[in-house]
Amino acid sequence: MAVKKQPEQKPKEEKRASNHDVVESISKKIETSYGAEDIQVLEGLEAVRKRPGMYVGDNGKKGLHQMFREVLDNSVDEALAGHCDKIVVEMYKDGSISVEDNGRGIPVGIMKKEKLSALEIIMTKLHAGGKFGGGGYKVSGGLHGVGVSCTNALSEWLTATVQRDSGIFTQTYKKGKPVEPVKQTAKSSKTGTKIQWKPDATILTTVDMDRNLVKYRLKEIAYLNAGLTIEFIDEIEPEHNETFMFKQGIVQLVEDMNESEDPLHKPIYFHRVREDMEIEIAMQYHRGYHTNILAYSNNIHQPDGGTHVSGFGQALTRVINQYARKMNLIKEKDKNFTADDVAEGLTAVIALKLENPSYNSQDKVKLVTPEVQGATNSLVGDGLLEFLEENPGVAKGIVDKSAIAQRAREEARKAAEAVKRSSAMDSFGLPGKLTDCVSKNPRECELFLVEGDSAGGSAKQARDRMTQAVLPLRGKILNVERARLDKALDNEEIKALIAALGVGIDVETGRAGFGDDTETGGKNGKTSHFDLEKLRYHKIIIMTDADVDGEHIRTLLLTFFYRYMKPLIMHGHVYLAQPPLFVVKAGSNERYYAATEAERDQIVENLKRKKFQVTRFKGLGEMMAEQLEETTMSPAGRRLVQINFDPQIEAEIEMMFSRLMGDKVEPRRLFIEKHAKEVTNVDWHY
Ligand code: 0RA
Repeated sequence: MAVKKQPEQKPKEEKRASNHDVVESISKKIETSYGAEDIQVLEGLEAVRKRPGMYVGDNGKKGLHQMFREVLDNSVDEALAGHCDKIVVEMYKDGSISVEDNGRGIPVGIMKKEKLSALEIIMTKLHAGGKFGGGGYKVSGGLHGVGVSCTNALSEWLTATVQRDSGIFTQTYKKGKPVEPVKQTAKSSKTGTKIQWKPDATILTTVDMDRNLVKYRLKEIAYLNAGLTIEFIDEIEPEHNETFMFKQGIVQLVEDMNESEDPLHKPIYFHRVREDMEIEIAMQYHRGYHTNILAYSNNIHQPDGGTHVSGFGQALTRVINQYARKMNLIKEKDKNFTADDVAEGLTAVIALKLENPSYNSQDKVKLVTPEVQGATNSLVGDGLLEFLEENPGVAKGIVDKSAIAQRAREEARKAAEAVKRSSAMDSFGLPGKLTDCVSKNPRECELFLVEGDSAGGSAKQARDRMTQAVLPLRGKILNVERARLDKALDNEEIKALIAALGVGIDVETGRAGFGDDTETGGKNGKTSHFDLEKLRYHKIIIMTDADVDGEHIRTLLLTFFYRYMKPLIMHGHVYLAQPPLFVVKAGSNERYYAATEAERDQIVENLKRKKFQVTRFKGLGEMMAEQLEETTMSPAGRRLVQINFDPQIEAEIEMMFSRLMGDKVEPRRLFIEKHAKEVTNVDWHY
């Protein structure tokens, strides 16, 4: 049996030297004219090839895409600085990709100290990027900011073509090393930079760029930079060709996120330019329940929010309460709305550009810059009150929505409490339908969620009673994307699930997610917090039939986990079992299992002249316990797919959930599974 392991990821703590100071000193000097001698040189590229994980995250898909982001970010910085309005990204038949902009062009002049072209220095020395803004804020995006030289180091070849100083200049590199000096090939009256590279397959485990991910990033950048045109050209799959340009920027993004919703009003837009930062906020309430707040700083998404989001949440809560009281829409004795109440049915995008943002970690998932909180708070505070006063009809709609949310949350709290005391639970508070395992050590315990009593019966026989528990779920689980939490908690299957897992449910911040520091979004003294420590099984394995119904249940369960027990997914506790579809029997005791028709055909082909017999499994319920055990449940022979999300693509997931999803289950399923990562893959050969 061959066990295929995922390549180990480099631990995140391995930090690189910060290029922060370098960026700053360059940015201060190059306000108006740029001299080649300003670029500083720090390190060689050998280190990048030796330990790619330290520079671009890993040597797989993530790293490959980071190489792209490093190049793209340079062009976006040029646009941020106001020097470029068009970026073209192209993917070629030979596996190379290019990013071209119509900015000022990378300087090509000879630098005094190194006696080399600035272009060569930028492309071949780590941290030698010339990142700065001109005129406005000295803003620079970039996730890691390790620079284009890392992309160069990890490329089989890279060609830089620059138009400036009345000429076209070019230089090609192999594995980061220049093939010849920078040379002028023609005259030109234009300016701009084109970088084309082919990722090095001897270093990277995959060189296959995911078009959807590339396009998603381009679209995101276009939304965040109103007026910037980004063209995507795909030589291999021209049906992907697309140009993104949003005159209205994030206002358009909010409208698009609410595409399948019923909005209460036109998006509200707040914009403030200060010396040290620019804040843009677009928001729109809709008649649904779901809250979707996307936060960005310098074009990077913060899935965990931070000071910009909490400042926004504070202002929203304060102003809506203030307005509601003033208009006598909440009475004196009534409680204030919480941040979660006022955020229900809200779609918002917060986008900041600031000079020296600080984050809680290297992956920039949470902004911690303190000044930002007061700045967003005051911008929204001033603007929103004015809006409400000028639009009393809309204002009433928003206050009514908050009041409904407040009542529903109260109900949900009661319902969550009631789950614990429900008659369907035994004296230990566990659901009657649960067949628990003997071990009480969560680390080794697994919970199989199976569809229906018949499959439940087989699973009970096939399990290892020491560590494997079985919870059969009957009927369709409620579609929690559309349902309010108090309704979801009325559902017997959901109650049993919550009780079995032991972690509780996120009643308070499951949806709004303004973060811990939102003054009025109090959880104080409230019941039913989510507590991952109390998780009774470290592996929660969804085991459904490989048919349409099974897929439906699986999607509903994943949606439930994603909405109300998100940490379970984020910490990798949720898995999909992969029961086989076919068994191929040959000889007297050779058995091969296949999950797909293609696998079955492959097995049959390998058997060549042997006699064989193929059987298709109709459902888990009709598999023999022994077969179910060896193919699907026993760690020795099963395949599991772990559900986990990369924070970088969380914006995409949010967008997919809120825009495309709703009742449309199919695209959601495909999406979730596209991002599911296979962790354990054992061949089914016995
Ligand atoms: C350093 C200095 C200047 C521009 C750039 C770098 C630059 C880099 C990239 C990378 C992709 N596109 C780019 N566009 C510009 C300023 C040059 C001047 O002052 O003219």
